[in-house]
Amino acid sequence: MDAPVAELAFPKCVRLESKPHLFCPGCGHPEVLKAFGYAVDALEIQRKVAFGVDIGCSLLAYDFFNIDTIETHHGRTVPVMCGVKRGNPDAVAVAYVGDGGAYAIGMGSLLNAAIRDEKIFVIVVHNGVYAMTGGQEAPTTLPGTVTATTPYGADNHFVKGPDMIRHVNPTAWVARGITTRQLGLRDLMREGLQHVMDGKGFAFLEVLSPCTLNWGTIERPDKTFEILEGKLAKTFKLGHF
Ligand SMILES: Cc1ncc(C[n+]2csc(CCOP(=O)(O)OP(=O)(O)O)c2C)c(N)n1
Ligand SMILES: [Mg+2]
Repeated sequence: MDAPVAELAFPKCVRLESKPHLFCPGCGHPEVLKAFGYAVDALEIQRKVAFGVDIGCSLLAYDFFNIDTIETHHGRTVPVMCGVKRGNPDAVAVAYVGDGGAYAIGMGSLLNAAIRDEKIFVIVVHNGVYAMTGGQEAPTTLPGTVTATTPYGADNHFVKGPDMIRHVNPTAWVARGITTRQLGLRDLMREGLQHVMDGKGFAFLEVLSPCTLNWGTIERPDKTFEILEGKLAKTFKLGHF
């Protein structure tokens, strides 16, 4: 117990100078990033990772780690990281993207990277909205959900990312986790990273994650938990695909 508190509370690869971080109270992004950081620590690959962050709340992770990080255009992180990996085959290339960036503007790039079995690890933070721009409907928004652009409730169509990736690439590593189960999330991060480190091809992890600001639950962690575990995790299956 002699270690400074910060060392116990954060993965070693975290950049302490940039804390406290810029995410909203109760945001899920830091939980996802923390799980990722612990996996990087466990595999001792801090100097090998190339971390790409999308526009969206993911961009707030641009200085979260002491890891080589690149900020891309909205929806373009997957093709950028494919390029980084091809130019530097030793890199462990990771694309960190929101569900809007992955499944709306970036859907074509994502599917083609999966089909081509690019050797990158894609992490999609599924919060059911375009969080950074004010809570508009995302491709993952569930039917009936009121958002900034669906005042009468969203329609019946939504994307199930991991099912889609599995469909176009039968050999990819594909899973879905959730921020409420941090230790399981770390294991999934480690597996995804290991898959690309072993040169086996495309790895894809979607994480169910809260947006307390746009869900209107900043003051209600019980409601946040209810939406995550009671609604999202019931519709979007957790585990390996
Ligand atoms: C080419 C382009 N189109 C649109 C935008 C506006 N924009 C910025 S972030 C964003 C959506 C972010 O949602 P998501 O990808 O789900 O990430 P989140 O903020 O929810 O984590 C949009 C539409 C932009 N920056 N660039
Ligand atoms: Mg989102």
